[in-house]
Formats: sequence, C-alpha cells, structure tokens
Amino acid sequence: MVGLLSSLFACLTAASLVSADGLNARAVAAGKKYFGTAISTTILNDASANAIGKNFQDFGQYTCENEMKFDATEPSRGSFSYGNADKIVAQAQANGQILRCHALVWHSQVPSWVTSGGFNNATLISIMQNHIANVVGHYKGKCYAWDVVNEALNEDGSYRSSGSVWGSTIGPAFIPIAFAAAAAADPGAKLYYNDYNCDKAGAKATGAQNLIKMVKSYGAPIHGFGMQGHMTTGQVGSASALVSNMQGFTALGVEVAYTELDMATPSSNPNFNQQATDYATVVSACKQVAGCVGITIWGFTDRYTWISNSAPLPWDTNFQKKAAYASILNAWGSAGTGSSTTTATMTTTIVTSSTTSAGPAPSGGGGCAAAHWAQCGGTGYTGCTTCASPYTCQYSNAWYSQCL
Ligand code: 9MR
Repeated sequence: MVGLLSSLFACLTAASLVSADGLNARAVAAGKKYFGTAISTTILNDASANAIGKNFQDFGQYTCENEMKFDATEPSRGSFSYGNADKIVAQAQANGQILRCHALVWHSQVPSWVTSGGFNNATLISIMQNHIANVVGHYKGKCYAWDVVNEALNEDGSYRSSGSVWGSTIGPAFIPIAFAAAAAADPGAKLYYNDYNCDKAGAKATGAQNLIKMVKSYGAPIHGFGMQGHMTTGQVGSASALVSNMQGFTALGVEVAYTELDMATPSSNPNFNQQATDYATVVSACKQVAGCVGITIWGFTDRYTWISNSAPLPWDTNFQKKAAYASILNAWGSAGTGSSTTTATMTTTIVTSSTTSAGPAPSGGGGCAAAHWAQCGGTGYTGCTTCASPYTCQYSNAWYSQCL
C-alpha cells in the first residue's frame, strides 16, 4: 500500500513538473528573463493558435507584431488608436507575460499623413515627439522594453536616409531625440535600438555599436540592443561567433536580446533537422552571455509567419511541434526542480509591476555610484545600487530601478 502511494505521489510530482515545463520555463531556469513570441490580432482571433500563445510555460513575453506601430496607433494626425494593442496587452497581463513594446520610430508602416505631409525638420521632430509621448505614455509602466528606433541603418552600417522620412528629413539626430522622448514618457522602460542582420560581427553590427555610442554622446539613455535574428536555416554558423558579437554590445553597457528570431527554410523543401540545430545554436549563444536577457520568436506557427513560402517557426501550420521545439527546450538545459516556483513568482511580480512608486529595495553591489539614467536595481541586476548625487534610485518595476 505504502509502495502504491509513493508511486502515485511520484507520478503526480512528475506530472506537475512536466506541466510546468516549456520554452519559457527553461529559459527562466537558465537565468534569463523570458522566452517569448510575437503575437497578433490574427492569433488572438484563432482559438487554437491562441491556446498555444497563452501558455506561460512556453511564452513568458509578448511583442505585438504590428499593433503598436505608427500606422496602427496614430492613423491620422493627433488621433490615437490603441484598441488592438490593448487587447494583446490585456491578455499578456492576465497571463503574467512581460511585454516588449514595438516599435516607435521606423521607416516602414508609417501612415501617409507623415510620409507625404511635406513636413519640415522642426515639425517632423514635434510630430515624432508627440507620437512617442502619447504611445509610451499610454503604456507607461506596462512595457519591460520599448523598441524606440527600428532599422535605422543601411547594410554598410551608415545611417539610413533614402526611404526613411525620419532620416531624410531630420538626419541621424532623430535617433537620440527619439530616445530622450521615450525616456521622458516612461523612465522605467528599457529603451532599445532594434535591427536585423546584426547577428554576427560585421559592418552593420559595428554601425549599430556606433549608433549606441552616438545616442549616449547626446546624453540620451539607451539600455538595450535588439538583434532581430531573422536567420536562414543552414547559415547560422557557430555559437561562438554569435557570442562574441553580443559581447561587442554588452561591452558598451547595454543588454541584448534576440527580438524577432525565426529560421527560414523553404516550405516546399524544408530541412527541419538543420533548423532545429540552428535554433539550438542561438539559444546556446544567448545562454552563454549574461547580458542576453531573452529570446523572442517572431510568431510561433508556420501558419502565420510573415515569410512567404517558408516554414521558419517551431510549430507547423497545423499547430504541431516541430523538431525545433525540443531542440530549443534542450538547449536551455534542464527545467530544474525550481522551474514551477520560479515562473509562479514571475507571474506575481509582472502583474504588479506597473507602479512607479517606491518598491522593494534593490539588491546588488554597494560602494559605487551609478550615473543619471543608469540602472540601479532589479531582478538579476548585480551592479551599483546607489546613484551619483543628486540622483536617487527609483523603483520602476521588478526588473528595473533607475537613477533619476
Ligand atoms: O511581421 C510583420 C508583418 O506582419 C508586417 O507586414 C511587416 C510590415 O513591414 O512587418 C513585420 O514585422 C517586422 C518587424 O516589425 C520589424 N522587423 C522586421 C519584421 C519582419 O518584416
């Protein structure tokens, strides 16, 4: 009888551990903040897809695929529209998922009233600042991070001008102006520059590092670099190349994240085993870099990928897990016995993280002073917890306190 009961107990224990396992649970067990996904109105309206997207064990973080972009949030001048994004934010908050908010200033998905308005430099700056103040203000306290500026570089690392109303009208100065505006609207959000083809060292990654230095030289805060990670199966190469590239950014004092990871392979002739290997390489690289805070995949099912004729995601078009799922899981490492506790704690802290009032005292090293705007506390943070005079360390959310 005792043997039967202990077997039953062992089964129940195993079952509860299994149910608490998943891509996000493993990422958190490996010391990361999240494993997440882009989510869209299309997903929310598809019950089968949404059931997968709502699973916190797999996805601890959401990025709106299109719903927070300029054309969605300010379709006509001064008229703001948040309905679709708000639905995604509400689902994230109900499930305890962190939000990466995307994207404030981008040359694409800008409404024609901006691109064809013939605005001069000063007017376009004020339009940009007003947009940022409104959108960031609307989501204040809810976004772990904002992609403030997206894809401002050419492939050779120079600043994009052609095809960008911002670059061609204002010049590269729009970038620090945008970061300063975002900081003013939500001092607690991590402010990111986000771009593609910056996964390995090269001209564009160097350009992104120069951009980060440039923003800092203007006195504006920048906290993170988003490597979008739109990759191609069979062309990812070694984890060590990805690691050393990330270290080039973290050496500048910013965190990094893979913000839009997918692994293209033709749906007519896919190589899912290589794809699984390549996903694992990216996970392994992020795992090796303390400043890599998490990974977001750009959707999770091949049914709704943005890439035509491709099967780049870990779930197939019928919502079945592909080889990539297990390889990502394994690359994070074992779930550990603490995984269910860890995720439950995260849920609680996320839901209550919208306050900007005084919160728990940040923990970390003493005997040093963080500069104005710098981080001074938060989960996993180990740097200075006091601020240079006259600034004080102000709690923003569970992951972030800042010298203000
Ligand atoms: O996935 C997005 C797709 O639905 C849109 O049609 C497209 C418009 O340009 O944007 C896609 O998302 C992009 C992201 O916002 C920025 N990096 C590149 C992504 C893929 O194009």
